[in-house]
Amino acid sequence: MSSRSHPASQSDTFATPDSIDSQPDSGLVIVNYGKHMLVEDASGTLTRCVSRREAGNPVCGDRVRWTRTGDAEGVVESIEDRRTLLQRAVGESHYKPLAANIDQVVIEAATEPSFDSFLIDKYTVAAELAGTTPLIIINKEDLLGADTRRDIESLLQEYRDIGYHCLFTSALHNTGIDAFLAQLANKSSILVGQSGVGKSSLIKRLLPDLEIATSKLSAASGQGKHTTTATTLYHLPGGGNLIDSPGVRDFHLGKVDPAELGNGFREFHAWLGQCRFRDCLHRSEPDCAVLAAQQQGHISARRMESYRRLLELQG
Ligand SMILES: Nc1nc2c(ncn2[C@@H]2O[C@H](COP(=O)(O)OP(=O)(O)OP(=O)(O)O)[C@@H](O)[C@H]2O)c(=O)[nH]1
Ligand SMILES: [Mg+2]
Ligand SMILES: [Zn+2]
Repeated sequence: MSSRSHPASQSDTFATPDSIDSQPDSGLVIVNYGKHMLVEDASGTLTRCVSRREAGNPVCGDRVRWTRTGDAEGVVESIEDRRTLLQRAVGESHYKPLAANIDQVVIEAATEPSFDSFLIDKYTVAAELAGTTPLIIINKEDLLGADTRRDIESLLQEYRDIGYHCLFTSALHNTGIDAFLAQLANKSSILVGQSGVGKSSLIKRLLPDLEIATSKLSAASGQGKHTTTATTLYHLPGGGNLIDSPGVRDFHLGKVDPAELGNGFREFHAWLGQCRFRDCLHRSEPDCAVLAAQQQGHISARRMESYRRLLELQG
């Protein structure tokens, strides 16, 4: 804020010998390769940047202030306040930030290689705790027989009852893509899910100009062919962004304060605070409003079980 109100004094501050244009510009981090990142300016031009140590660690989706230091090079001076931050646990107590300023976490699942409803629950909890909204996509609908489809439909009804949107797609047969695009419009979304469910295949359907976008990334980064090993932001043709993240074998929520975990279950919200004990963890405590709600059919028994499993993982 203060940097914007005192532009004159600021250009003095940043007048280092290697800076050509000392006025920090605002930009969007498209991809962070580790040592350097690509920052997009308002005109859509990508500049290869490093980050000042004081700036912290910018991640994909961060809005930053940066200074040009060369023709195609710059330095990130600071990260603007993050609306949301999605993180992944690595080991016991370490977190890896995945992306910033996300509105929606698109959780993709499919029966091939395997269908895992607990994994979907873990992602919905992570999305909620990060202040974002989940969207559930069942891809490879072309592989579903009538019985399997019915089973999945009844599972999805549980999520729909919570208020989550759920869609079927087939990247192979190009079905459900328009409905999916409509859910992505004018939002910042990240696509997550088990390796092999078809994230890259769906991205190709959603982004007709994907090859053009990736060759632009390769040219700006100067490090050869762009691969999806780095979390990358793409602009959608109809407005909004979609972030592609590399596939993971499993997703760990990491340490969550047990008292906070219930907040990750949106269907608990109406009952939280109504239990007899203020520190109730909704396991088997007397006069637990959440357990009572489940017994009355307001909360699914399967989701309650996922809650218990996650609580146990907290040790
Ligand atoms: N039958 C069918 N196969 C699909 C569909 N979408 C993707 N596949 C196949 O599933 C396999 C994995 O697809 P990818 O798009 O590479 O999966 P991914 O989620 O990006 O995997 P990672 O990059 O490892 O995380 C490929 O062989 C695809 O051809 C679909 O809708 N139907
Ligand atoms: Mg992929
Ligand atoms: Zn309770």
